[in-house]
Amino acid sequence: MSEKQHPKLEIILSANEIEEGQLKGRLVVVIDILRASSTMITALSNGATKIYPVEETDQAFRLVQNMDRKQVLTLGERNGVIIEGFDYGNSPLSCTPEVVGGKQLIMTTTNGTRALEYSKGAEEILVGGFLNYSAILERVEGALYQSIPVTLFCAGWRGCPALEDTLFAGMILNALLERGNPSLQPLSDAGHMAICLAQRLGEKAPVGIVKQSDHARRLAGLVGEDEVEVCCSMDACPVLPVMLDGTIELSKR
Ligand code: 3SL
Repeated sequence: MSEKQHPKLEIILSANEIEEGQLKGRLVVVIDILRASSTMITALSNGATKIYPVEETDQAFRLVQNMDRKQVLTLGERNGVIIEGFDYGNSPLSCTPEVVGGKQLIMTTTNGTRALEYSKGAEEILVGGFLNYSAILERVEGALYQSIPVTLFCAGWRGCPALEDTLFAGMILNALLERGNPSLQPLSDAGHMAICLAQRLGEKAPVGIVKQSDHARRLAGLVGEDEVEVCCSMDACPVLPVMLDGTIELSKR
């Protein structure tokens, strides 16, 4: 159990920062804008019934063996590229209603599904991104109002912060700041940095900053520019994906 006192509202910039027990009793928003969060939000919004996030490729292959193959799809990537033997990569553009409607998905990604694994044990686990920004903001505000502590958990990239995840968390923090939410105090250095980033954005759309990120550059050449644009579409899928007992479904709240 961590000795550190965790504030009512905290931000984690990468999965490597998590300490044992840190998320217990908290509402956790897992953020992996490029692209795990965006793929999951799109898939559930387009009719996928359930997502099984797993950390390792082997786990996905074992799981699918015991399921009705007609009802289930495997989605995943390593270093941005579809995993051999999987049905699809990790792309919101693949998750059309025709492809995912009525299907269960097994997913494994480099950082996003790892962050979800680390979140197990939290009071409530949500998947957040620009696609469901307002729904996440509303739930975070509601939780703080009910005195439930909140963690904005940025998946980052291989243990390092990612610009796009930090920007999203900063936008949530900045919106709470503008509304005078008292839970922001005390604000950590990470929180200050995230807010500065969001304030730099001003009235502009996030895609301008996200396109400058390391990850957008890593994806260039692997996927088209429209992939990053889709992941940055504000409130395009106003749903709340929630992870319960290891699987993610739309919240019934
Ligand atoms: O790291 C992850 O979980 C992925 O979202 C990375 S990628 O965008 O599919 O390369």
